[in-house]
Amino acid sequence: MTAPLPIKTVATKPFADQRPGTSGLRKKTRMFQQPHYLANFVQSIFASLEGFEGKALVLGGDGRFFNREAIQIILKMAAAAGFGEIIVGRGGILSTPAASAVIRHEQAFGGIVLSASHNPGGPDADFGIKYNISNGGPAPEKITEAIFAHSKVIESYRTLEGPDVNIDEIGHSWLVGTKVRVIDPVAIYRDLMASLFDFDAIKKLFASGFTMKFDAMSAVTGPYAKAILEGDLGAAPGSVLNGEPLPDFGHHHPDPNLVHARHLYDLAMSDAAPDMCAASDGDGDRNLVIGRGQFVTPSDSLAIIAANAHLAPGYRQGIAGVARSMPTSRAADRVAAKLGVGMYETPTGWKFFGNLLDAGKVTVCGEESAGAGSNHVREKDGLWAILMWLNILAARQQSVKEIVRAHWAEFGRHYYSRHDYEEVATEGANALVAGLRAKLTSLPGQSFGALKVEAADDFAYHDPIDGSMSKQQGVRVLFADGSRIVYRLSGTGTSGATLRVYIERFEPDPARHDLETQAALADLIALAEQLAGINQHTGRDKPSVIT
Ligand code: VG1
Ligand code: CO
Repeated sequence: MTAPLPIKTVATKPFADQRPGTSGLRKKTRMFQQPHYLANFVQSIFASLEGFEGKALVLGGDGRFFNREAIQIILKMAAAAGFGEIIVGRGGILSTPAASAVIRHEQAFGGIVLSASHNPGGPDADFGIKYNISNGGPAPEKITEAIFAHSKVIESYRTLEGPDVNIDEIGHSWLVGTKVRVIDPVAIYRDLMASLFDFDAIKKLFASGFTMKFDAMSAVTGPYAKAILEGDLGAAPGSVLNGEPLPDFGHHHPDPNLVHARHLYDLAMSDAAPDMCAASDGDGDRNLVIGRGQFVTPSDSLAIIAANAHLAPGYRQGIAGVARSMPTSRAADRVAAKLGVGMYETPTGWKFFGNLLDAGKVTVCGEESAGAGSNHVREKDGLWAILMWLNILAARQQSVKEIVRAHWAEFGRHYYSRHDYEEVATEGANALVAGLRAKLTSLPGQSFGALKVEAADDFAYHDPIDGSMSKQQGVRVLFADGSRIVYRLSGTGTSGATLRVYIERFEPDPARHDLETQAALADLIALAEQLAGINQHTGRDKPSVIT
């Protein structure tokens, strides 16, 4: 008698809410824990792909609550689907940029990344999943829409009967005909960083007494940061804070912004400040950089990285171009213009950078939401940005503050802030955006005090590489003096709607580079309320988060 075939087909029914957002599918963890919910989405991913039989899939997550269970479900389904090999980070762990690096290094067909990024983790918090393609980057909209379409009609999925796979030991095992290879989650990423940056110069910097605090926020980057910063580069033991990844991130919100990483800001502004404070988020793709007495906005960080990347060995040839998401400040545009390289403005979310990077049009990319990265992977990369800063500091032998001030003196300063209104009622948020859209044609030419509207539109992106079109990516109001107000709704939240208002003003005069940011933007902030009726539509009289 032959053994019964271990592959089984499980009948299921569609869930109506599996449309991927800015970065994959993010929902409450309990939603993912209900029977079939995760499996339906995973089967919908496989149904949207062609030609993966016998090829490799990379699998890992940020270690949040439900990560291990989800890994087991996906391992069995990927084996049943016919992948030849599944490459898993030990313990089911891979930071998002490390997953991207592994996909590229192993020439895998693609990867599945489990994370809800900077959202909190735990049974009452958030979970997420996304698919990355063979270039290591998030699947483009064509694929995410196909996944969603399949999730609406799914009737069954395929999996394997059998015990769980051991994912805690480096080595390999077999799931029927599929090899499961467990790898060190840090090694490939660490080698990649060593190939890009001048580790000797950074080592000397630390040896000369440079001090740093990096807060891993009890999230995925702890082991990476300890190995690279304290291990390879000789930062003092204890430079990495909260370096043990915890399934609930120690009950914190692993978002390295001025609210959730306030303690770092306070430390950097205090007498006890180290030379540099830094942090990353839940899945390791965001970064925060604060010098002693000098906060660096993510938009400025992108511009400064673009202007100085040639100081790092991996970028010695110079950069081919720069891309930023539309709401990100235009500080980087000035650098690209000066360097005489291309500048691209894309919708929010890293998936829009992939084509430009693949085509060699750009080398560095960034977003105002604490994201920066380059063509070394196809995700934003928190530790990469921090190592880039360390390399620049070592090469220029100046402080963060001196570098930022010199940059503003040369290029002018873009005062910039984002105001978030989190978890507001969806109807009100939609009405607010509809109201703005209705005003777009009448706004140009109108003046509000000293601010004259030059143009207003709902940002649409025409991908220059594949010709695809993405519409309604954010309402922009552009003023004659170069200021901007941008409104858009978040695509990563898991309850209600989140309104993001992005405010920017350019100040060329170095004598006026010392204003407090909110004060410098006060007129625009008031006008943002007046144009959109934020209070009327959301019931809020102030933002929940200001970054
Ligand atoms: C937010 C940010 C966006 C970023 C995305 C994923 O999206 O604004 O810039 O790419 O999060 O980042 P949204 O749609 O909520 O504005 V991560 O670190 O959460 O993967
Ligand atoms: Co993230």
